[in-house]
Amino acid sequence: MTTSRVFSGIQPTGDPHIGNFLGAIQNYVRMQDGHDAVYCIVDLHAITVPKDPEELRANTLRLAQLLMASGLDPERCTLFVQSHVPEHAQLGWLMEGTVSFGELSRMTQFKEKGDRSEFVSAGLFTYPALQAADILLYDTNFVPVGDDQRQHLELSRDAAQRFNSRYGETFVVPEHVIPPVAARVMDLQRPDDKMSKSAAAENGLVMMLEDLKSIEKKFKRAVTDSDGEVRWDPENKAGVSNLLSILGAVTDQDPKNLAEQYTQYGALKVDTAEAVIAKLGPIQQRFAELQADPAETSRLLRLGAEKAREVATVVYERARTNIGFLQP
Ligand code: ATP
Ligand code: LTN
Repeated sequence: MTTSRVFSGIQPTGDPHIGNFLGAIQNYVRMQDGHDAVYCIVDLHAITVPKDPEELRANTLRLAQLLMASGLDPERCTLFVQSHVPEHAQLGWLMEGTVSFGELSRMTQFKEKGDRSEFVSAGLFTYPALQAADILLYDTNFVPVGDDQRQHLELSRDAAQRFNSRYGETFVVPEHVIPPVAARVMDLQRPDDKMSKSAAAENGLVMMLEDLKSIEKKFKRAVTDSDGEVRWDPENKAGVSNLLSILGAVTDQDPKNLAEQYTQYGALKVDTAEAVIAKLGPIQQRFAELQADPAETSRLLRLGAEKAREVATVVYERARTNIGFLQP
């Protein structure tokens, strides 16, 4: 039996928060074993919103170091930067000919980000076509992502099927892997909203590299409700259920079972903070060590890009031939 391929992408748009960690990064680490796992820092996606060049460069390196500190091992997986593998942009264009204007118009992430921005780039609109290219370029079977990526993954599947039926069997149709717990970590202050880097209230957002004391404070101040009962009920008790799912995801337990072990919000908040700190402390330490040698990180990323290209060039060639481009 051949090993299945896993692919995922993450944007270098500032340090990740615990939502990114629990919804995605933690699963990247788990899926390294038993799969051929390919992880990509998607800088091409990041420029769909204008960025300061020096900041983008620094964020890309930092994210690579943070992913390694979290447990991604360049020996056991392929970790690389999207712009180092030109086939992403090339296949992206073929995908722009495959997905429709109507489909892209229905993407909720575009609607949200587009509404928030003053300058709406064409790339922000066609972003999911490039995402489809990322995934299809590696004959990907499984894509670990958070819940907010469901719609983009559906579009990637549709794009693969449409291309295959137009031009003959070319792409593997991928499946998403969304974690059963913490697929949508909510803001600690506004538990009806997703935790996001662009959050309005800073106290609701917990960053992976945040000072551990500050993390403790934020959990203690987390918004709950006034009925005083610890119960798993995301619809009606968003704040409490969010704490239960964070604790569950960090300690690998079922949030419903955890709910039965608590009678007071205070104890739940303290234990959740402790568990998150116990997880992030060692990651922060490894990150600091890796930061001491940026040249080594760059070397590992170059090796990652070489490994990625071995697959990407073959799949791109297949797509290019099937679509009818003349051989140079
Ligand atoms: P953000 O909304 O914070 O800017 P993003 O989704 O726009 O994040 P990325 O940094 O590329 O951009 O996200 C990386 C991964 O983190 C994706 O798989 C995404 O689904 C996941 N993710 C983002 N926010 C959350 C969250 N609040 N809970 C769980 N998973 C999340
Ligand atoms: N769109 C994703 C990031 C992303 C991605 C990918 C995720 C770009 N390409 C390929 C999975 C597979 C986001 O906004 N989080």
